[in-house]
Amino acid sequence: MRNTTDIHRPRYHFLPAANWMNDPNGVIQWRGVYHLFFQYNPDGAYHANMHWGHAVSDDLLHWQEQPIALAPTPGSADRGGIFSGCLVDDDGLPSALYTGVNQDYSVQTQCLARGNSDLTRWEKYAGNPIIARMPPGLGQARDFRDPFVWRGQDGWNMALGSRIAGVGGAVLLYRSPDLLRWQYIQPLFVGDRARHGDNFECPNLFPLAEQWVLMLAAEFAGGQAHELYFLGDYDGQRFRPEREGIYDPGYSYAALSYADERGRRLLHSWIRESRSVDAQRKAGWSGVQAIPRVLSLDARQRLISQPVPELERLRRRHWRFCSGDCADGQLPLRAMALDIVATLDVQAAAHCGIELLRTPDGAEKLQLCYDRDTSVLHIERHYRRADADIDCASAGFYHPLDPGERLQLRLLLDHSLLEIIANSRASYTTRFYASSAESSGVALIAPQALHTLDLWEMASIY
Ligand code: DQQ
Repeated sequence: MRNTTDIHRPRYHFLPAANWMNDPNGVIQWRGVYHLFFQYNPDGAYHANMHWGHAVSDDLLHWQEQPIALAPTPGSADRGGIFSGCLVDDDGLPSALYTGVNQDYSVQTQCLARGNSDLTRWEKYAGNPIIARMPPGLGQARDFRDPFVWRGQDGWNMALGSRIAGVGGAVLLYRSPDLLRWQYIQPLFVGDRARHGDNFECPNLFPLAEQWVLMLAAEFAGGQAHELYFLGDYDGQRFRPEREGIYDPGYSYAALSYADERGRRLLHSWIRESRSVDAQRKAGWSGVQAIPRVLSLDARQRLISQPVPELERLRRRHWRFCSGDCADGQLPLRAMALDIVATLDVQAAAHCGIELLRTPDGAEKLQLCYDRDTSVLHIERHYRRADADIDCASAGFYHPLDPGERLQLRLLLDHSLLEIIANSRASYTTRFYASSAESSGVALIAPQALHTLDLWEMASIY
């Protein structure tokens, strides 16, 4: 049952009524309707017993939860869980490719299921698994998952997340004439362990304008994990990166992309929690889907990621402030669900920014502050009282501006989450669990840097 008094529960981002959700899976627009499948544990707000949950939407905003799409089958290749994967259109036959795991996840195999016309009923292929074991020579026997499949001139292609022991993460390329018989080709891309971590999950490979984009979720030693992107060239066998970056150094992970019927390259991502496993169980829910993004490249071939324009339909009450307004920095509004567009003149102050979820005395706040000299956007989470269950570590990311460029922040604030998009080309997602509804103020740091500021209160999708 959805708890509507929980001030941490997002109101315009999708999450199931209760329980655990993580990666988006099998996102597709099928006969006009957007379908989102997702890693889901029907037993509670913790990661175990993975199923594919399912939700549908006409507008990428309002999602209706559907019955569970895929559940583990005892005694089969997916007896321990249905891990991540994708969905393709096999000449009119909806086909889900996913990783089936055993109870301790030590055996990871690739499986297939076929859906009915509205994707609500799924039948697993009797010959599962379609890929029973990993290719030799990886020096490890466990990490081999998250099929991403696309149709090419030479048949079906599959990219799988894996790793080569002692070398780093690897994306493995397979090919098939029919989605059933798969042949291993070679590693499509092997990372550099120091820069890209030890293991790759949830790979995506797709064309964008004149480039190829490889996105993947990278696990680093010590438990860190980040979504990475690479722009480069793909010759049908191997991907060669020309530039790269961390897509989101914050709490967004396991992204999945697809082209919708309008040809837009959309990206869905899981937003993780930043509080303890106990606190998540107590809340009864865990994990949120980011607002889908439209990907493109700018004139300098940088990756641009913008919330779908459909989001603007949820905008309600509007406030606008311009240069010279709010000299004391305090804004006359209180809200926990906002869409904000702030344009700041960094030449006017060495440090400038905005504070959200702020108590009237400023003791508690989520602070974004841009340091002009270092070009770092700092993110600080100040809580009234320290709570061992909540991560309050400071963070920041390097965000150099072009000559004469203003800092533009698009901020999607939704109770305990904030999606930050800086000049459309840098993303950072953070979490902040306010102590009470009092933490709902907005203030400016260095109001003299204000150029324009638009804020819209957002309607709930529930
Ligand atoms: N989540 C799934 C895996 C994937 C990981 C399990 C990434 O398939 O590698 O829930 O978050």
